[in-house]
Amino acid sequence: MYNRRKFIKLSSITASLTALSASSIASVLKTEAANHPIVISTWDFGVAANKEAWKILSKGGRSLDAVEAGAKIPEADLKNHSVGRAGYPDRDGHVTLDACIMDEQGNCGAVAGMEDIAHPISVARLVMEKTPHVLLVGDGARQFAIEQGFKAEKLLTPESEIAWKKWLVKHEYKPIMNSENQMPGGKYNHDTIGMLAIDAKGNISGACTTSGMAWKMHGRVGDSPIIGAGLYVDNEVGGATSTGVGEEVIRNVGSFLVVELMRHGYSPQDACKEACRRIIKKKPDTVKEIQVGFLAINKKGEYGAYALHKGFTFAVCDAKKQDLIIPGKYFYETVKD
Ligand code: SD4
Repeated sequence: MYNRRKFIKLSSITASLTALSASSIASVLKTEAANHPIVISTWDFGVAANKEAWKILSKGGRSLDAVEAGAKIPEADLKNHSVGRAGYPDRDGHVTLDACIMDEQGNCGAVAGMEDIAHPISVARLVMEKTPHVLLVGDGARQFAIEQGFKAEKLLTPESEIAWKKWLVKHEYKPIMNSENQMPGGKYNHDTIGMLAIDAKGNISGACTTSGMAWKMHGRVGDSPIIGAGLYVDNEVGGATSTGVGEEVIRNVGSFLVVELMRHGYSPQDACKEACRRIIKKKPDTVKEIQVGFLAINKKGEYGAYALHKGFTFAVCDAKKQDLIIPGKYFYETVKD
């Protein structure tokens, strides 16, 4: 028999159960509802690139156009010495650029070790759209770019030349990871921009562009222009990109791995973490000295990142906020930014 007290107790339990199920349903719906358009990029300098991409995404434009436009911002930035025009040269003084791009249909294009052309991401797109190939390298990439109307110009800026000559004073002609990446004054020069965007139609594209490691061996190519290593997109699942010491990313086909892990149910952050863990497992000593970071987004617009070391950041831009910077999670406290 109900008394008043029991009734109140029962009603309050029922009320909380109702509230709980309502909120659970809401949260399920929220999780299910895709967050797009959205664009995410590696490092703090991703903010400016994202904003450019947002101009296209916010008007209903295609994610492929957005990532190309966004990637061109750091490529043109004369203060950015790790991407595009003002990138630091290799140890012989050549500025050699790497980039790749991938669209929602699995089309992709790339250039590697290309000299004299300021926007490798746009050349990569033309390799994808105008040739039956995926990757053009060195002189061939340069020649193709010129045929497509790009201007050949000297990319080594006076500032980059000074930094290179300073490095030459104590140079070591062996590929030491990360020391190649270390700038005069002990600061690390980062890094590649990897961008992933989902447009209003829910289509995913990605772009990745870099001058690679400063003072690299002439001819050295990292992960950034390698589809599956520096970038991978599968429109059914999501996309991933990487930054840091490309050799370790290539060895583990990092971005492809991250996308495949998401396909099997990993969250973007957990997929990035697992990709880092594989690198650590194979090279437990080397990883203490080098940085690698992964960034990923899934079809729902959920994103996440993970790095070997503290210091990796990424930028997020969507309808709510256009200049968000988020520190990536990491395995080691040592800062390798
Ligand atoms: C590379 N991942 O060439 C690129 C550049 C970079 O630290 O991020 N360097 O390996």
